[in-house]
Amino acid sequence: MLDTPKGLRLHIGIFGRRNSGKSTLMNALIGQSVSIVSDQPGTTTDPVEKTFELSPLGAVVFIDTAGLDDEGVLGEMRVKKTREVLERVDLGIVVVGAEGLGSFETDLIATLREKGTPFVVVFNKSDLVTPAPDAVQAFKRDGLEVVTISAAQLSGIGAVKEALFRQAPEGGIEDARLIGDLIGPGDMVVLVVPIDLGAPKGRLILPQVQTMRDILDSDAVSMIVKERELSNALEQLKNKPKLVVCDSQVVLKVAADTPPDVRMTTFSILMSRFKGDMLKLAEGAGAISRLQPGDRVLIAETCSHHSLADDIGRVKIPRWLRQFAGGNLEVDVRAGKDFPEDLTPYALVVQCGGCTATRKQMLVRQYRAERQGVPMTNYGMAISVVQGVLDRTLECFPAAQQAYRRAAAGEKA
Ligand SMILES: Nc1nc2c(ncn2[C@@H]2O[C@H](COP(=O)(O)OP(=O)(O)O)[C@@H](O)[C@H]2O)c(=O)[nH]1
Ligand code: SF4
Ligand SMILES: [Mg+2]
Repeated sequence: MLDTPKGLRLHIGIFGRRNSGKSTLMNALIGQSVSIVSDQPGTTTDPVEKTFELSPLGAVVFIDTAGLDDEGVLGEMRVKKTREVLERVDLGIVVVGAEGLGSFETDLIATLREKGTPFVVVFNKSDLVTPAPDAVQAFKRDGLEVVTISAAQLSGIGAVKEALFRQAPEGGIEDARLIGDLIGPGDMVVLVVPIDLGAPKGRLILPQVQTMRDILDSDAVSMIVKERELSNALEQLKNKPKLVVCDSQVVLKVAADTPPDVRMTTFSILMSRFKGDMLKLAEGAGAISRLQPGDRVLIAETCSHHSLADDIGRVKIPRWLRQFAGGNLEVDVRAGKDFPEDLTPYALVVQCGGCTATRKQMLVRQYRAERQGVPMTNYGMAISVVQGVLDRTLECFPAAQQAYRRAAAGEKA
């Protein structure tokens, strides 16, 4: 965290009237008391800045400002400082207190919109007052992000974080590696690409192409074979390859054909780190071994593609999971943007690779599952589990392998 130059961190400003609960909210978000909370209006004079690791956004700077409605000479200075903060933040939180919405908040929202700064409207003190439903509806109709919370009682804080992730500029999310950090110059990587009926005609799919590009960027060498040619290709190589990467659909054969001292993984496991939080997905995969007949499972796809006869998400994975659980599972499929708010009915969420989604969108989904305590994994990992090879395919990622083992054994992280 300390390595991130301060200028590159996402700056999140907390704005609102005096006493609306800005400092309380910042403390709740951070989980420690760094800002002075008091019921004396105007205690926060200078903006308080706090750098904080807000997974999955990475290092962020929260700026707790003074109330923008301050009076008097001292108040004027505070207002000026707060206005300066308004100029430079990447993301805003507008806190509405017990007094409810007024012209103050409407002006603030108009200013943020004018600047093109994304923001979240937080109705605080829900333990004392209920926000006017009309106002909330009107905001939502306008496409604004609205969350009702009680900062003092720590309720709704997770929802504020999720809303912040959704609103965060794409560039504010920490980048992740695909394969480059696993290999060095001159290393050989064997890529196993099945060319079956499901393979697109005349081309390769994006994860495969991206992996090849990353191998080139690393000055490493790659060799591409179909699964049937793998054994032969490995025999012909003078030295053992550094890594074998295969499509999930042939993972069983490739695991068998790759010597135990050669590391192997799948394209979708590489993508799970590139597009999401691999550690949590591996942990979520551990829940597969605890599935019981009668459990509900959500299959989530980020695009609504035309479903094939032997569709991986709609047909194959549900079938394998049922076999694994030893009985029937209730399987719901949600496609496109339709990802349920409430995931608690589910024993497991299995997300597709999300080739049409951004890293941010995938992380937001993962965060929703995490804060509701619902295990979430992805297609690639689920396939490796049901084929009995996830431990092997995670061997390049010891932390994820450990997380999977612990979760499969029923231990809490
Ligand atoms: N009942 C209730 N009181 C709150 C809540 N959030 C903050 N407060 C109280 O409101 C007062 C002002 O909070 P503070 O965070 O200092 O407001 P700020 O001026 O906007 O920074 C304090 O007494 C807080 O304890 C809440 O959700 N419910
Ligand atoms: S991985 Fe997800 S987003 Fe990509 S084609 Fe499959 S269902 Fe669609
Ligand atoms: Mg304050």
